[in-house]
Amino acid sequence: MNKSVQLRNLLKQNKAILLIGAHDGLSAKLAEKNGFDAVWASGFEIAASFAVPDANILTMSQNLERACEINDAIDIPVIADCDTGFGNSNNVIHLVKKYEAAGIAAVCIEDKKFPKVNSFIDGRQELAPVAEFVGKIMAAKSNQVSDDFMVIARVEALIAGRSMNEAIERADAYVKAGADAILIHSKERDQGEIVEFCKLWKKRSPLVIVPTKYPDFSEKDLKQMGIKVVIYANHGIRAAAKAMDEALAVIMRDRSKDKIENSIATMDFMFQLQGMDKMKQEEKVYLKTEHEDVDVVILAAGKPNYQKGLMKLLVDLPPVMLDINGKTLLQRNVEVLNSLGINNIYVVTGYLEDRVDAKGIKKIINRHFEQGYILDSFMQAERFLSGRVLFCYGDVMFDKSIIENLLKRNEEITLVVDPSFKKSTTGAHTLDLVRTKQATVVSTRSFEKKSNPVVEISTKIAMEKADYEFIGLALFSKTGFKDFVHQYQAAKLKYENKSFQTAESFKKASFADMLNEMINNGYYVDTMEVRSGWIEVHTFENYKLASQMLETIK
Ligand code: SPV
Ligand code: MG
Repeated sequence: MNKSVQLRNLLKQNKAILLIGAHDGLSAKLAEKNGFDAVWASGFEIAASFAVPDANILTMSQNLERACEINDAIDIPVIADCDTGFGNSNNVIHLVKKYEAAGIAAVCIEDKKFPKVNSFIDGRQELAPVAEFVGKIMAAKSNQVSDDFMVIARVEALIAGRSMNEAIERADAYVKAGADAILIHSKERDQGEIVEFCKLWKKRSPLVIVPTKYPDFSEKDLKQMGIKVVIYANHGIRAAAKAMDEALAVIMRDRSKDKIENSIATMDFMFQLQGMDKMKQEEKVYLKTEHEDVDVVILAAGKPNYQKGLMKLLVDLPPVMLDINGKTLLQRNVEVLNSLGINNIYVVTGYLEDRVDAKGIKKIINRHFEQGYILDSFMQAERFLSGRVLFCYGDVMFDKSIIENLLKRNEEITLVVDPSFKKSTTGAHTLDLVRTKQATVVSTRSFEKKSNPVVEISTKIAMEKADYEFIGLALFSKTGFKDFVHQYQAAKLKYENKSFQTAESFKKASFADMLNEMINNGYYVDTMEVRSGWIEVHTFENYKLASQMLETIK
């Protein structure tokens, strides 16, 4: 709904509406959050936020820009303080066109001479001749496009020390010239002047008051006096200035922020005001990334069977939750994936599943993880997967460039393999070894984009016959994954209750067992060779190495 219509509807209510001053989007947002009916784009607040006097130092454009910022941040209407109209009637015509076009519900202009000075500053409160101000009101009203746009005339007679009679006469002339409401301003410390004005005014038009100096009226009095709008013009910025001043003083005194941390707004509070939640939701719909078709499955269901040294670090923790230099292994990998625009990350859990957590992951719980093994856990994720599938062991920490290069591969199934296992001293657990069609690519360049199909993948290959170790990362094309599932189902039927590849039963099969079955059936499984940039955290030595490597792994 048009904001001028909104404001007019608010004024039709049987009670006064309450406005708070604002000077920018954030202060406007806080006004809306706290339930104010509308916002006053305060000339004083805007000037104060520039640290200049409220004395027409800023131009119309600067005020308009802030009014727009305020209006854009909120759904409630804005009444813009336009001082004396930033000049004569020509300037008023211009401002009405600009403010109305910007969606501001109403403008308020005051009958002082340009340049004005804030009403609470003694001296130089010069009034414009009545005729001149009547001309401004007429100029404003005849240049608005929609009938709903409102022009409020502000009477400064009482501020300038003129008589009550003059205040009434001026207000009357302005209403006759077309003003939609009268703002009657007073700097007295009691309510006498305003009460008297209202009595004499006899509800000839709606009244607006700014009770900065005098005490508040009761709801009942407001109604009886014909006051429809109450503006607390500058309390927001005054609260903010004091709080900011005090906090900064403490930080400087202590040369530390620690003492004030609990008394200032949290970052989450700020993010909310900034609309971060909405942005995130919109990103999900609109922010297309090159790799959004990739679904990741991180296998983290099994109970670890690690060396004693590492087990000490893992008491009551599944391996993916191992803390390496202040961040869990899982969180690190999730962040690497996120940085590539991959957000669909499924983590298959089982052992201590309630301890597994990272931002943005979707957990799949394999309650029977102890009866099965890796292949079984992987297949728990099958029903969620619709795109390319990135398969990943949970206890491997990998470099972003490995994933980046793997995602460039177009083969149906690609395994990431490394020939350096032969030199490795950290061994001490069963490796998924790989024999390929060609011997290892004699090159120091990693990610060689050469096809080199797998001949065999198994834990049973003799070290000296193996070309590579499978590092626990594999990419399936859409078709590749469909084929995998298809062959898995066929093998499940065929091998139920029988041994399968290296496994004692189909249920206990590893990922490598299933791949080997496919290769035996003639399926083409490719490799991508790497020589660094990953580490499997299996031993305490691995763990220490991983901590050291973090500086180089991004
Ligand atoms: C403003 O907020 O800029 C006003 C109200 O004009 S007052 O400062 O009370 O005059
Ligand atoms: Mg002002």
